[in-house]
Amino acid sequence: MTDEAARDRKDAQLDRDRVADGDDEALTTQQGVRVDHTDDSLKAGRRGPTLMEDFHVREKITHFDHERIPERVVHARGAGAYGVFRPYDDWLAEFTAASFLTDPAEETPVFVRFSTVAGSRGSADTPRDVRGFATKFYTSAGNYDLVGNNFPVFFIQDGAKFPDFVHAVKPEPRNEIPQAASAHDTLWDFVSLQPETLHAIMWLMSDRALPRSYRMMQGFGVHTFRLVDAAGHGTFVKFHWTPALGTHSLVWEEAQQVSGADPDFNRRDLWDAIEAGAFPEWELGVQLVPEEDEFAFDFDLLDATKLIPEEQVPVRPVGKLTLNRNPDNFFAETEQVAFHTANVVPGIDFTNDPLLQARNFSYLDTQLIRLGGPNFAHLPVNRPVAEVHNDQRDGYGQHRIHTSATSYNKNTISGDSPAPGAAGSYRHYTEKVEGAKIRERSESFKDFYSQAALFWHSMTPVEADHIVAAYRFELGKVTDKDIRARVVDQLRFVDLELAQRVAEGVGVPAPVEGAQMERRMSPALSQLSDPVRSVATRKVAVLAADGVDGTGMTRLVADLHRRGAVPEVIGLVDGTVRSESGEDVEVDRALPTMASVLYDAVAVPGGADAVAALRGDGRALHFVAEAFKHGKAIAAFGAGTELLEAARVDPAESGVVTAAADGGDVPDAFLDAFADAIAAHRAWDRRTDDIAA
Ligand code: HDD
Repeated sequence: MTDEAARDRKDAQLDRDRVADGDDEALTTQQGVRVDHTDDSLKAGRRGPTLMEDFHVREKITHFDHERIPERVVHARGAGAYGVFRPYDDWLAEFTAASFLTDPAEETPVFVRFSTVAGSRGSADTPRDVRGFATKFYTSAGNYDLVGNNFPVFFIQDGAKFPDFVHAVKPEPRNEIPQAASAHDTLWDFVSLQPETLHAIMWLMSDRALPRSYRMMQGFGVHTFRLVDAAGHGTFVKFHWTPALGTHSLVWEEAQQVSGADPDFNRRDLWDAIEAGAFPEWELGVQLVPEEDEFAFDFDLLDATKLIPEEQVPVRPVGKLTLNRNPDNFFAETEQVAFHTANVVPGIDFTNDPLLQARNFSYLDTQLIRLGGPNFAHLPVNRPVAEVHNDQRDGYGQHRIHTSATSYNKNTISGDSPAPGAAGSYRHYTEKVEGAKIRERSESFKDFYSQAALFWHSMTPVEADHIVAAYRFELGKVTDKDIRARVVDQLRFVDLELAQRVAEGVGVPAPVEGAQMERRMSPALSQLSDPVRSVATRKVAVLAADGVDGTGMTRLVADLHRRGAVPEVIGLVDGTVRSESGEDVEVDRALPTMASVLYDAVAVPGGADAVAALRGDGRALHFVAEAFKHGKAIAAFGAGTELLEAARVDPAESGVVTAAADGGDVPDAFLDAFADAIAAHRAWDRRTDDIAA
């Protein structure tokens, strides 16, 4: 619990369950009996067999044997945090009875869990994958869960295909290879046979699948939901989360290296930012569509493989989400949190999107096996702050001691309490539905290509290049050439040039004829069309060795701190470096323990002896060259520029900032230019093809 964070209602509620093992506690059994010795079993003789009556060791081992629960069947790996949501004003009250979205005086506690999808719980944070963005709002009217992703579209249209899709993307059944990767035969076999996947696959091949940070990615509710006002009138809605720090990605080569250098990269980033008080923020926005416009689009609003272009229906801001508190215990909170798309509150309802309808079944069902029974809502992280009264009783893990004489409705014995129908009760939206019972896809779902093409044509050239490279990488890992050819054949319907470029990279015949798709654009789909620039929380490696220009380095580090960046001095070894003028400067990290891929930028201060030492160290040279290759901001002053030269970093390239000056003379313009380069995230136009790093 950070001092800055206000004690919201959820935080206060959790006090009941927090167990603080203080400084001076006696070790006990689960029964509270004090244990005198925990290193040896109770034995018949010093060298004899262990006795059954050793209740302490039996309990200790038995509990350990039962520590694991099944990991989530998808989204197994994640990281969570608490926070608050507050609407800016009440404009949305015209459309919804949900006061947590409309009353600026109401601050709603939340728990958010971010995740990857395909990898196991122990996999790495940075594979090419969708990211989950699930928010539990502990509203005064009950829990509302917005269980979204960082893509606005999904891979399939009907939940009936979800087990097929997940089986295809997960590691292959014979050998459980590959872990947390989509680049294998079964996924692409599935994709090649299922053109509805194409749009979401384009997103998966884009940089969206490689977020630099959970704090730097968008979130989407994906489905069209329904807002319902107090009079029962409905409006279609799509939910959007927009990160205050902008949407930024890693480059693919870097992402792969991060998986080894720090498999917890995104998890650690979220944790560290919150611990440092740099609370991540997102704006909640909505796209609203009046019910009478249900059929006004050239796609079906119920089709989760489609988005509503923002240029067509603008995203209107609703309020701000701030994450301000790390969990106390990963298992108790992040692992046991149970999201469910059907956790809705008055003012929010579903639509007939067949993917959403299936989800409304699946999430409750999965918690029963994952959390071991029907009482998972009693777990501290899942408990609403709204009062809970009902006649549901017993079951595994029942935590409540119901004192009522009755557990049925209606009753006279308990004064007919709890009774349904109180003010503020949830009422399902009244929708007229009729039709023949039918197992068929609606014709209105059958355009698989227009929006995939919209996405492709909305990319900047850099983003488009990355998509082509991603397709080449992924299909290049597919062993069956027929599958490669089928995927390329599908791409013809998006764009002939795209199909040809991919074909060329993966050794299958390039198609000569494409489909005539209308060339439309939606600039909002590009991450690079209007990026948010910010230095805040960016990690900067400052390379130093004995003989460093201490004055210049201190000035640079102080300037980065002042701008909200996170500089770290990296020495050849841990401890301190001695500056030119003889002062000892603390080293934050030792070079052998770190890698350039864990930083957003690199700076090399002057000092002839320091730079000579760095030049003589292959790791230092590699560090700089690799950062350069990944488009990162690079700065050097004084003799530091010689390290760039030795690493074949061209100072004339974009995002490389140098100054001749040393010490106190490091110019402001240099510091400003370095900050600008960091804020730009990456120098995408930099030429690095011949860099070997
Ligand atoms: Fe799902 C977990 C997001 C379709 C079935 N899903 C899960 C999580 C997220 C999503 C973020 C992790 C929640 C957490 O952190 O605990 N899922 C989505 C989105 C979808 C989607 C945005 C499409 C728009 N999911 C989807 C379908 C089904 C499921 C169609 C089944 C028919 N999802 C599940 C699940 C999981 C899950 C099996 C695994 C663990 C859990 O629910 O709690 O029920």
